Amino acid sequence: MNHQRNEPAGTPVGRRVLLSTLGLGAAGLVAAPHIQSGLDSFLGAVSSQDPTGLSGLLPNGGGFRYYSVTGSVPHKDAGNYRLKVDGLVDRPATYTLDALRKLPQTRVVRDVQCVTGWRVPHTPFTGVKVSQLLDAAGVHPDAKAIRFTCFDGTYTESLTLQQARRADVLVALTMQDKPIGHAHGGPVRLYVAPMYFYKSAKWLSGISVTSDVRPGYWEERGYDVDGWVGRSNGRDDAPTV
Ligand SMILES: Nc1nc2c(c(=O)[nH]1)N[C@H]1C(S)=C(S)[C@@H](COP(=O)(O)O)O[C@H]1N2
Ligand SMILES: [Mo]
Repeated sequence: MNHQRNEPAGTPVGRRVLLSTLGLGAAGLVAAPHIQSGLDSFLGAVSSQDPTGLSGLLPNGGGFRYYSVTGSVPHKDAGNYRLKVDGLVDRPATYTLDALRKLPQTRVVRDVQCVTGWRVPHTPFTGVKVSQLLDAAGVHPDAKAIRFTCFDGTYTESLTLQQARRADVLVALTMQDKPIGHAHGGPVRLYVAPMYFYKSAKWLSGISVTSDVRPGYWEERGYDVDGWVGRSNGRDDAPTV
């Protein structure tokens, strides 16, 4: 059964199933049912059918669906990937992929839960704790939050400093014990274990320490900023912690 079939579709905003990246050609746009009415007014007239008939649940995807709010995303690798840490810090820094690989790695194995309903059990992520990068940067005492940016040029996310400092919030370098592929946000994505998967920004390029929470891409479109699984977005999923 395809739970996305009744979700709105349209261009150019919304969730774009990244079929083109995977060589399948067609792209569909879907959005979570609970923000459907908000999106409808945001998008204007939209079709309530998936025009492609494709669910975005791809062969060998392990139950994952592939999302991007932009049509194309540049590919980055060890040669040109950079993660910038800046904002209200004493020591702004830029990390290469190799530099991130050399830092202590933490492995977290939880379920992944998307706010549209799909769940992928026991998914390992490995990477550097965001807290380690914050400590290295020296966060100013008046700082309250983090703004995450992405090299797709559009997606953003946010966490309070307290949330970002959790031991299960990672700058992830591997997913399912393999380097994160482009479709899943590689080479580096954010991983926020206790929250809905929209918090786990793909193609991570910036961690900026800010004075207050600035709602991210989907949060400006109706998702909860505090996206705890089972305690937000009007859902009652089993927590992923
Ligand atoms: N940069 C970026 N990050 C993103 C998204 C996106 O569209 N762009 N979608 C989010 C949502 S809603 C989900 S469910 C997951 C999907 O991750 P996946 O494509 O690896 O399954 O990525 C999250 N991070
Ligand atoms: Mo999602």
